[in-house]
Amino acid sequence: MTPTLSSRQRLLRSFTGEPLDRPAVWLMRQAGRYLSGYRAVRAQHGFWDVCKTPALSTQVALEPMALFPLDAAIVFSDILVVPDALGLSVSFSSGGGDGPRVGRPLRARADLDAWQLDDVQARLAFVPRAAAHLRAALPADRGLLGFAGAPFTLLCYTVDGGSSDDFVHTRTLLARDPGLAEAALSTLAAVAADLLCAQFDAGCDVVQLFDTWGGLLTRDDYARFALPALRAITDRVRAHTKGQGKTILFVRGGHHLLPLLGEAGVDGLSLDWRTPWREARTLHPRLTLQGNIDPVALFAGADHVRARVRALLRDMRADDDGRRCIVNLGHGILPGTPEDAVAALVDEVVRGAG
Ligand code: 1CP
Repeated sequence: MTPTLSSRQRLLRSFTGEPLDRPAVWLMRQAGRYLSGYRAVRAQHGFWDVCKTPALSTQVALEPMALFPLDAAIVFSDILVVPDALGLSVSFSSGGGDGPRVGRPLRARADLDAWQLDDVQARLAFVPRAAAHLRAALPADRGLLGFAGAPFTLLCYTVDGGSSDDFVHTRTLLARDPGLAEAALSTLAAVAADLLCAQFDAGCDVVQLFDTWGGLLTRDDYARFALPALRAITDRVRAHTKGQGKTILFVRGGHHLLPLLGEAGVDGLSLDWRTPWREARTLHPRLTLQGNIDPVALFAGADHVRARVRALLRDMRADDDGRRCIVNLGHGILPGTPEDAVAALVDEVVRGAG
């Protein structure tokens, strides 16, 4: 029996391969619109104001920590801080329902030339500031995650100018002007890498790269466009943190990309709900794996959620006694998710795995 670990030890140990008393648990988008406290803050303040005011970003990041015994908090920010800081004026319609809008979509070389690289990290300084403020308010024995958008997903929003089902403009650009796409990806990677390093400096234990739209690409295109940019980020983070800063990559819809993802240079993979756990483990025996409960399972009642968690814990224990495993969802929590289902999920991990 492994002695009881603190939440932060559990999170950090899931990257060393040491034995765990149980897997750590946190949830993508754990601070957000399914929580009444978050909705109350947003009724009073714009989305960017919440991100840029440390007292507010810490308050909303701590709300799920107070409600559920989660092992780690995540900095309250957004992946679209990077295009906004590059001068593309990202806005969210009120309530966020219609998704983000990017002021100047990238369609030609002149659009890329207009990106404002001078002092870009100064315009992003509110993110590490939010991380440091949250770290100071969070109990010392809980973990803290930082994050950034993966370059390809950031390219999707900057080229299409907002959300989309298929990101036609982005994928057309890859085919028509691959040099422009690569130049933009390399700039996005450099800015995201510095942002992640700044979050480590501010006290984050682990960072996650969100490649929400990476699954739209074929293997060949992912290898050609997405992976080199991810590799640039992980190389930079490894050098900056002297190998201490751990990185997780989440690729939504990335089942077909699984054989390639070791080349991203990350320490862990966050699996989406359609990716079979055991298949990922067979392909990546040395990586930390995180996931992968369907966020929609949380709408099907506490008994269903508990059964899903038990099945996942069995899969986790089947190899290497559950080392290198983190429980999470297979994508972000959906608005409208019942809080009691979230409570059941976390409780089943905390009590059920003992
Ligand atoms: O607890 C947390 O995780 C909150 C911090 C967080 C994170 C990790 C937010 C706050 N956003 C994100 C990541 C993020 N943002 C991703 C990657 C994860 C994912 O796929 O879910 C993506 C794609 C975005 C882009 C984004 N920002 C969208 C989706 C647009 C689309 O393409 O459909 C939206 C609606 C936002 C705004 C946003 N960011 C975060 C919140 C809580 C919100 C809702 C804004 C509101 O309050 O109305």
